[in-house]
Amino acid sequence: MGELKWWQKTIVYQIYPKSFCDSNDDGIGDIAGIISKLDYLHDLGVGAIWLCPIYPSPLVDNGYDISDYCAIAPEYGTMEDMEKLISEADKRNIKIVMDLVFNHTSDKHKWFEEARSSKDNPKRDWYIWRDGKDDKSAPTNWRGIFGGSAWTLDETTGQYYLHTFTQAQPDLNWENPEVRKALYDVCRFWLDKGISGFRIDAIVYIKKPAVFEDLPVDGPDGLGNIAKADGCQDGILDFLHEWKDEIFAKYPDVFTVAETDGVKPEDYSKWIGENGVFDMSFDFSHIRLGFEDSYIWYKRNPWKLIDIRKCFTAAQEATKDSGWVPVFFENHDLPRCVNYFFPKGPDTDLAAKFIGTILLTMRGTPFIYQAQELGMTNIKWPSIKMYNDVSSIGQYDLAIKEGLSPKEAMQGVWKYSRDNARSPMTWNNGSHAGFSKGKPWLPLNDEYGKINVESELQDENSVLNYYKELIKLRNEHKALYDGDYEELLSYSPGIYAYARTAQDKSERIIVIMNTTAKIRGYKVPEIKGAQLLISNYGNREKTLLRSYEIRVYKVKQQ
Ligand code: TEU
Ligand code: CA
Repeated sequence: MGELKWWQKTIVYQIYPKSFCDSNDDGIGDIAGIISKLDYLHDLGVGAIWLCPIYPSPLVDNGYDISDYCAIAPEYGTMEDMEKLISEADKRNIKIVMDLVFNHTSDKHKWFEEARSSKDNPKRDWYIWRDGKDDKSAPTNWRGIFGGSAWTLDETTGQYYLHTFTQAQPDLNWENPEVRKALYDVCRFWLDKGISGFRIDAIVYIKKPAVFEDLPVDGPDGLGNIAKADGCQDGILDFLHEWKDEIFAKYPDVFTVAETDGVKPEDYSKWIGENGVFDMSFDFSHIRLGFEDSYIWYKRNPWKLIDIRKCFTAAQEATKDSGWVPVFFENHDLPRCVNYFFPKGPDTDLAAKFIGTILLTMRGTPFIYQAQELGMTNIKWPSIKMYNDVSSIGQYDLAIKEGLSPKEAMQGVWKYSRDNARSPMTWNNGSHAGFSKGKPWLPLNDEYGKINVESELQDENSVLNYYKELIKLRNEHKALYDGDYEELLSYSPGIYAYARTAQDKSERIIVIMNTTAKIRGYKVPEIKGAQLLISNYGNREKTLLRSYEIRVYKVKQQ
């Protein structure tokens, strides 16, 4: 694969600014708060921060509804704060990655305000407008990703506009070259500020189908999931290549990681790597194991933890020669991994260490989501009224429409709500967990007395100290950052194992894990006499693998 780039050797930490650290005690995290925690991140060992959107926004979707791409939300601070964050992070060898939300803007963005003002406004065509059906109902039966119709009638002009997400997030019309140019200018603006990477939001939806037609109904609302109509459409790659030629190709040290839900490993070569567009793309295969295509929370597929094996192996096979994988188990849209991957136990510390061990020994760039390194767990609030996340509300409504009781509908919310990840970061066991002196915008996780940075730093067996050890191991072992990936014991029903061998063959590491509660034996002759580097059970090695045990061995190389 040749010499690795900086972003292939680093570890990225994802920050949800609203919930990370509040410097002025208004209950909302901010940029000054992030600056105050840079030493923590440096000490942890991360080399880049992916900052979820910090642009001005009505915050209907907490910043993924942007009303100005080239400014900072006043809640989060000023452009000076942002510049200070970039330079203070740089002093600690930490780079900043910006989140680009280019499928849509906020309905309060001036572009949309102009577009909606009249049918002949020059910006009209920057968005997607259609007349209703003959009976004046929405042009198609597409359900937006967060529930409800993907079309909203605009009273002023009597036409509907399309929104893949909430009605406050109208989709941009990428067919219009002026739109694309305006978006490339946004990239240049941030590159000139000295940022080092882009995380590219919901990019698979930018190309709309040539013909807009109804989908087969897949829910009780008479609608069909819009992703089936506007996800990964033919022609999307032409837009993306233009973008690459205009911007990415001109900044070889700046990396791109795209959110490409639905792109499968067999298509990676078109999306990432030499002939693709981006450097990395988030593959959600292991995250979507429990769902049907409609992605309706109460419709579930049975799955087992061992199923992650085929997801990881497929992604690794597909990027063997070109392309690179971001390794992740959590983000701001997902429940906490200890709950999602281990719905029936074991104890969450053991589970957190299990996931952390895969995260930091897998080939690819590890992405840690804030508080994942603490072993943070899901929240569980009694009523839907307490939830802020728009998708939780949409999914709850859909469940009620289906005839589920409120209690049953809450089961899905507890399991999958995005608020699980958005409850504020817990810094200590004091008032408001040290997140703020004021009342946090979203309630804290009840576990904060135990799961918090300060307490965990003092406990040598904590998840946090385990993560720090893992990060150190990763940085010290070539096999872990530059090594190839080889699946072992492929046919084992409960054991997942892989080997990482350094490019120059100087080092070989084997990771072996029991994905079940049952004690299991295994046969890997190389492990005999090998050095145990780390394990979620500590150093108390046994022949058999205990319940959900994971071990990392350095084997002898001839
Ligand atoms: O997410 C896009 C997306 O498809 C995910 O929303 C995912 O399917 C869903 O969140 C699962 O609950 C991106 C952002 O990550 C998300 O936070 C935004 O809300 C969304 O785009 C709209 O910008
Ligand atoms: Ca604040």
